[in-house]
Amino acid sequence: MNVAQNIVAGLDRILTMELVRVTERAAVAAARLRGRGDEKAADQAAVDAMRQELNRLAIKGTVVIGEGERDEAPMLYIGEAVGSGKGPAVDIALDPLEGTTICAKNLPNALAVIAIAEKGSLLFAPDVYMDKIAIGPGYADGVIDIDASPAENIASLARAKGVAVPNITACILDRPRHAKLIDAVRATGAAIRLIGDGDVAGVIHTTDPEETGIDIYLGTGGAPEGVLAAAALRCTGGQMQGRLILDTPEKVARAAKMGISDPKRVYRAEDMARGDVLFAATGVTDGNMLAGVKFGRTYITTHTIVLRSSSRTVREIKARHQDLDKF
Ligand code: VTB
Repeated sequence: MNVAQNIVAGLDRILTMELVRVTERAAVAAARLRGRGDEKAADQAAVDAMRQELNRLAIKGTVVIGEGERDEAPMLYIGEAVGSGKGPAVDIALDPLEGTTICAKNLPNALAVIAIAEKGSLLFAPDVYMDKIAIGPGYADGVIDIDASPAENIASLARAKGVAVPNITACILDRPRHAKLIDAVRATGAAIRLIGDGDVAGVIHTTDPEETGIDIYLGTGGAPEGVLAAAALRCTGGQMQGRLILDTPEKVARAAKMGISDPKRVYRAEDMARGDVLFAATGVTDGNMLAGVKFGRTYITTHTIVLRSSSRTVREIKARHQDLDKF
């Protein structure tokens, strides 16, 4: 197959497989520091490892969702050029360790995550909160609406799924700011899975309710994590809506600087991540969808999900790494 055939739609599909190494490597680095109570060390290890592997990819990449602004993050900062520089110009959203606290406590669902899209097609989101709602694939448009009440959304989803409301499970970040939301969902009779951190995983879990037990994601979390989750949903199918929470003039101004002129805009997954998108996540700790890294005596195993929007292929890659020196 020649190069032209490879790039049938959007990004070179070879990149899909290449991405796996990037999250695998970050996940192994973070997992070595799992359960040590040191969030910063685990995050730093993941960042260093991801950056090294990313710089081997044949891309001219720009980090658009990363570790922070240039002055606050020495590596993988927003605007940093990554990749070998020889290859297509792409935008990159990444979180080398999504769920630093989860990793430090060795609790479920910490991930190493990356998304790649054609240049200019990922939402340039400021690091503010985003109100999010998401469901998995197979539902007609309009089943959820970020402006409807939690009770309405849950009733509508139950109807569309053909089950009674108590058979619906919502995933919500366990935060005091969600007290009202949690009460409203409980009042419907639906179940809630409260998570300590990691709402990228929370949103992705809606795409496979049979495996994860989660039907809908609700609540506010980081906007950068919202874009990452949207990238995954573009590939798996599913619906997501997000609205930035720009509740001070300072935040409105910051967003405006990043090109956001309508502070109240509702973004669907396809507005946050447009065009051809690739997404990879490797489990750091054991989770509902992905196993965490396992350190054996002679090999290390990793479990990765890798997705591409133009083909909608969902690949799971379990790797046995026998050359331990490469990490
Ligand atoms: C979420 C979650 C992250 O931040 O976006 C959350 O995905 C939201 O912020 O893992 P608060 O912690 O302030 O509620 C994390 O928990 C940590 O980055």
